[in-house]
Amino acid sequence: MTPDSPALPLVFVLNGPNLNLLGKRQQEIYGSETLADIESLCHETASRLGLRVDFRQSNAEHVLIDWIHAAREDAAGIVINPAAYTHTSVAIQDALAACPQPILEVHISNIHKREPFRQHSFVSAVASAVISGCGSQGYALALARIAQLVGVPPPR
Ligand code: DHK
Repeated sequence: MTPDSPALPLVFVLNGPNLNLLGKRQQEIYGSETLADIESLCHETASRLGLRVDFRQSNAEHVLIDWIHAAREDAAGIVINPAAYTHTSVAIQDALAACPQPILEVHISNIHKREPFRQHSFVSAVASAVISGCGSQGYALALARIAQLVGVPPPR
């Protein structure tokens, strides 16, 4: 089976506002890797794990919500870094609550070490697990957990 075979479980990796500026924005917090670097990491990790990835970013809440609705039909799991919407969006929480598949919440920075307003997540209440403060590696860890939750046999 090739890494892009449609038979492999598909994971949506969704990224929220301002993550398109990774590598240019507050490198002391978010690191020097770009979103394109993280996308490559996700594809490499997914093919090693026997998954496929559909990697997307939007600055618009309604677009993220439409993608979460699409994931209900099309994805075996969701990795989401909602960025600032983590702390504000009941609408994203509601959309994710309607998804039966595993949801992994990822933050590049450790939101619990930052400003008080970042320490509440509307998403955590509906996530299977939360990874915060592992940098870009958090995405790879999230994909590994989804592989386990959806029952993909471990790589040999
Ligand atoms: C990214 C953002 O843009 C912030 O708004 C969040 C998150 C944290 C991150 O660490 O990936 O507070």
